[in-house]
Amino acid sequence: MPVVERLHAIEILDSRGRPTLQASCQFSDGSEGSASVPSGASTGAAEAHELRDGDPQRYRGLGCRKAVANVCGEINDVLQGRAIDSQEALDRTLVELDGSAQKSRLGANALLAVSLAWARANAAKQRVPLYRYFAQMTGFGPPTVLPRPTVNLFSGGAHAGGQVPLQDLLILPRRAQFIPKALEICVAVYEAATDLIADKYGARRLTADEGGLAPPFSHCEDMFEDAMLAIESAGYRPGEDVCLALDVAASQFWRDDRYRLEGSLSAESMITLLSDWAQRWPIVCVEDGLAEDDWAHWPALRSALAGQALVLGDDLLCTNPSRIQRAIDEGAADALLLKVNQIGTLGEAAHACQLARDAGWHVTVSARSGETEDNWLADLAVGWSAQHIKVGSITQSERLAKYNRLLAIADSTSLPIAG
Ligand code: 2PG
Ligand code: MG
Repeated sequence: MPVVERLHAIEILDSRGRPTLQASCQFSDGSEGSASVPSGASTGAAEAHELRDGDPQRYRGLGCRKAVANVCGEINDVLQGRAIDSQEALDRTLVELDGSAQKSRLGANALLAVSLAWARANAAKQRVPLYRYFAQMTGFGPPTVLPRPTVNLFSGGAHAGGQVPLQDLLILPRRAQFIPKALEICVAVYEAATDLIADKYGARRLTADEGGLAPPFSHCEDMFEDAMLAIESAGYRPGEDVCLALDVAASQFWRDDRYRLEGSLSAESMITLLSDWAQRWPIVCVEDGLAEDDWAHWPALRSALAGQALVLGDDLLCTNPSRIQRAIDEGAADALLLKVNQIGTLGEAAHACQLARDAGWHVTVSARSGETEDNWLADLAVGWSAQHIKVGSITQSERLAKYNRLLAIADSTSLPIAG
């Protein structure tokens, strides 16, 4: 049974240059692991609390020294010398120690850093690859397929200065059977899109937080038209070889029960618009098509897109088992966007994943818009047998760390992509 010798954490910087945490965990037998936590920008209101220092003199209040101190101090004091036999037991201890509803006392960022570092140390102790450890901890069994990448092509909204309200348009290499081919296709389409926006908008490759291209689109629909052109000019057939996915991030433009998307739309009109888009373009997945608290209209969105596109809940669900259960009961969605830092520990995220799987939902394991060069996300998506992985675009190292890890896992396992 692993005995914690020492927990440590430092403040590091994420891909937006904002502070975050890296924690390390050492067991008494010398096994060790470290991990870094990401951070969102278009965050759901129900997400677990990210503890920030609030000192305007440092990093505009976003410093993480308090969270670091919680890991090195209180959490280390409680766990040091303790033998803990499972990830679930560790995570339960962390949640109980924090004791608050939203993990605001010690910080979800502090708890997750410890949860992940302990997982890495435990995988090292057992001498298994991290994805296999993740599969074991949930009892999901060894993975038989790898997740299909969904890759940001164009961005707007909170990730790109809001030139159009839609947050991300992603491409999904639908037919590729193996990860190397899937990534090759995505890069080819991205390169074609880069050429296209240079011609059409006279714009250089200016990118959003996750590397999506962000030219000055005049309308949302330009994103779809340009994606079609880029797919074709890369030599692929839209809808056959490459499909589209959409992160509408509708909570960002929902005010007074209206959707402020090129005009002011009722929920009914918003649903009609999304379903019209799904008929005109090969959209196979719509994330946060409605706002996080517009529960009343999600079932209608699901019916409108049934058989055409997955209804994926991000801000709606916040990787929170009770919100997921509500969505299952109400028929509000049929796919979970899983972000571990929305809930705060691996154990709770595994529970969320299990609920979604049991309901027959799809699972997309997702990065955040503020990421680090850590690559555990790829192992998580593989170990938990997610159908899709969403990492952002293919141009920045904090994204490529995950894709490159997926390539390595694909090479060592020879597994094909799901579905
Ligand atoms: C999302 C994520 C990733 P953020 O909305 O799905 O794209 O963004 O991390 O800013 O919440
Ligand atoms: Mg989202």
